[in-house]
Amino acid sequence: MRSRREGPDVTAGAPLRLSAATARRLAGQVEPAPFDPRELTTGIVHLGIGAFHRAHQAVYTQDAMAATGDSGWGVLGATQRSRGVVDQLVPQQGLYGVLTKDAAASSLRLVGVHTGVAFPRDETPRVVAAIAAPSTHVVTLTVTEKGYRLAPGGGPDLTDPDLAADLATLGSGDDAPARTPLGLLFLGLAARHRGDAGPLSVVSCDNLASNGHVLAALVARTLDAGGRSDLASWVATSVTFPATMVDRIVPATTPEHRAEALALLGLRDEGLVVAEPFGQWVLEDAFAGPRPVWERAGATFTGDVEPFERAKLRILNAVHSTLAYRGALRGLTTIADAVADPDLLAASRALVDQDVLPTLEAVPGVDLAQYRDSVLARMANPATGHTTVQVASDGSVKLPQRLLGTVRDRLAVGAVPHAASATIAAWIAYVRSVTAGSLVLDGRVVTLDDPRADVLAAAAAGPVDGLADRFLRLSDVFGDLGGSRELRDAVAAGLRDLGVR
Ligand code: CS2
Repeated sequence: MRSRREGPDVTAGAPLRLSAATARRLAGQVEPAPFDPRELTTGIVHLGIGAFHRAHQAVYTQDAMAATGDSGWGVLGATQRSRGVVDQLVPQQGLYGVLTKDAAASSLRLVGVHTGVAFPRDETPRVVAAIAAPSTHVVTLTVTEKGYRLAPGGGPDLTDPDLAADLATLGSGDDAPARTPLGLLFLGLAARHRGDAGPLSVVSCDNLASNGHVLAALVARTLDAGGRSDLASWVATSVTFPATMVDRIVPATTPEHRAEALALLGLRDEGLVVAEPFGQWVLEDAFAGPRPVWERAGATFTGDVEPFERAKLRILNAVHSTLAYRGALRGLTTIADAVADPDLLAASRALVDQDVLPTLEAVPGVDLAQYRDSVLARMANPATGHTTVQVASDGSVKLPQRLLGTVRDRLAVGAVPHAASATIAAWIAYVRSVTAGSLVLDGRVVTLDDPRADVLAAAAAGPVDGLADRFLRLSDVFGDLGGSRELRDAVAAGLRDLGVR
């Protein structure tokens, strides 16, 4: 690592921006990108080009292309609700840095795999054309839990106005911009079918239980409901949805991270992302056609991803949420501070040992107790600055994926999941505190970031008496679990333990 003192002199004037041209003059300590992204062929369309994708799948793709010399896996990235990433990456010809940080050191490498970045509100036809191009073989998604518009039970939420609008566009054939990632995918699939461009693999890289199978079912059911069973039958024969487990802790990029990268790079990088050193990608070996040789970059292909995915969601992500809510309630800003708190560490271990491990089947080659410890050690990494508030976002769509399966499995064998209920209680207490405007972290009043913020605020308001019940009756979140008296009592006990009044 290059220390800041040895870095290039950036005080003389405004630093130049990272671009294909300026990257040629890089100092030795920064790992350069092996390709000029403009020379790659687009083989992948990625929906949801946020920081996670850029620090995870994009890095694997670059390494796979570098290992094989195959330049056919450039990525066209589609943003979600804002054009922010277009402004970050397009002026840099797709190049950006990944700043990897742990307690001992930081390092910076450049990634350049994106052949373009499109903002669907203005550029739906461009994304659709790329999905339909014969040179494209893979669509990957990181659109977060809420991006799937899932109804409880796993089907599509057809009452969602944006999804309904996208289905209407698909039916009418007009060229209104897609409003949801699924809508964009449907338009792309329809165009690929029309153009007879061959099979396609659609790879969910989100933290959804059984992500591939859920997405396959979601697509089939939505297309049927939208009167497009012709397209659904083509999808059934020509498109596969490999399941995946993705893992890398990627905090939001801060001004401090940008300053650190500037000192290392000597160039301003608006597209910078930050990550821990660890990364893991397990994919189901079920691709419909060609794909990058991601195993050359360290990915694992297997016949059955589910045990990996379930262990990761139920251990890592559930512990993350536990630390996020309980940590924030204690005034702790970062996940590393939260895991350093002995009570919260004990709560995290109790969750895994008492409630999660009994629900997990063996994972080939993985000692789950060691996995738990390695996850806790990664979360203790103080260098990333990963915040409790970032992980605390979107609880109403995250908890069903990472925690409620555990709760359901424990109740099914007659066990009361006290530790998991304590995490539900911590979420409720967090929502109550935040919606009352009384949670302040780092001098800032925390606001509720959740697609169901209004319903949650209504459930959180009012007397503590009945608070657990008002939440558990939100069937969009808890499904049929709301009817469990054991769960309600355990959550109410958790609220009392947290001193909620
Ligand atoms: C986190 C995840 O923000 C969150 O909800 O739990 O993003 C987590 O960092 C990743 O899944 C790690 O792979």
